[in-house]
Amino acid sequence: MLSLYTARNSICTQKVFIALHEKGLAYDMRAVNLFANEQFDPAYLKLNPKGVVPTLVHDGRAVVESSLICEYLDETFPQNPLMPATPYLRARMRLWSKLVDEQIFEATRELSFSAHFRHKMQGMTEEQRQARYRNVGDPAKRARLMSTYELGVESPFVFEAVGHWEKAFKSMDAALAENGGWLACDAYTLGDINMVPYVARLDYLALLDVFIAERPRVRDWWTRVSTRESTVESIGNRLTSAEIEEMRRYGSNIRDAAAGKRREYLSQL
Ligand SMILES: N[C@@H](CCC(=O)N[C@@H](CS)C(=O)NCC(=O)O)C(=O)O
Repeated sequence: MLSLYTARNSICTQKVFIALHEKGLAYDMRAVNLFANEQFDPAYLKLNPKGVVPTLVHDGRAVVESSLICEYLDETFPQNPLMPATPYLRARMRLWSKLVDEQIFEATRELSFSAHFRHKMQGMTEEQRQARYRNVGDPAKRARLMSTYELGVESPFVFEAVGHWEKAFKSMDAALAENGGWLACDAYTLGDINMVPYVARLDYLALLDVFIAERPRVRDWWTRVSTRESTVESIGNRLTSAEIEEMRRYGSNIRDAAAGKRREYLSQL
């Protein structure tokens, strides 16, 4: 039996939804309300000590970290494999999950937060906001959260985020050329799945064109993966039209600033 703990519009969970869908696996969903700080509930922290979603519970045992959950699912349930057959190609595939875990998740969170969630936090009481800061166990993560909350798109972390995305799209473009249209090898794998929710978030925020307007190979990849049934069912169909509209509205507000940060980043190279 599989249970998945997730929050509404959780970008990290979306790749797990895609993997579950591709593999045709049934599961039940447990909601964690991040804005009510439920991720810090002691019972949840026993499953996921970092206090984040997603968490997969399989036959009573918790598996954490979305990239690891996807690999766990693929190794445990062999149907419709999502990893390449050879160790070399699997190592190449993992470069994409590493990129997401080390840079792209935070880069997307900073852009998303400065455009959108920042406004939701402004609706919290001062006490709730301070509780939110206190609860973030990792000082580096707290500093980022406070900076993007206070400075919005002018936070240095947003500049860093734009630089990370620019580098990522450059790497994607090169990999797609090398592999004939997929990121890790000549087939759709967890390499592609790892990137999909993050690129989707940029698209929902109306920021994707800032980076890929002149990258036809990446645009073609995005057209193919964004219309795939697993993507549509795992991301778009789980969002309300109000949530989609809200992301577009808030994202559009920082679009010019993000494009300006990209030009500034490129001028420094
Ligand atoms: N590296 C982790 C990151 C998980 C993560 O940060 N999840 C976000 C939602 S996408 C979260 O739970 N945030 C709650 C918080 O930071 O308080 C993974 O990929 O599973």
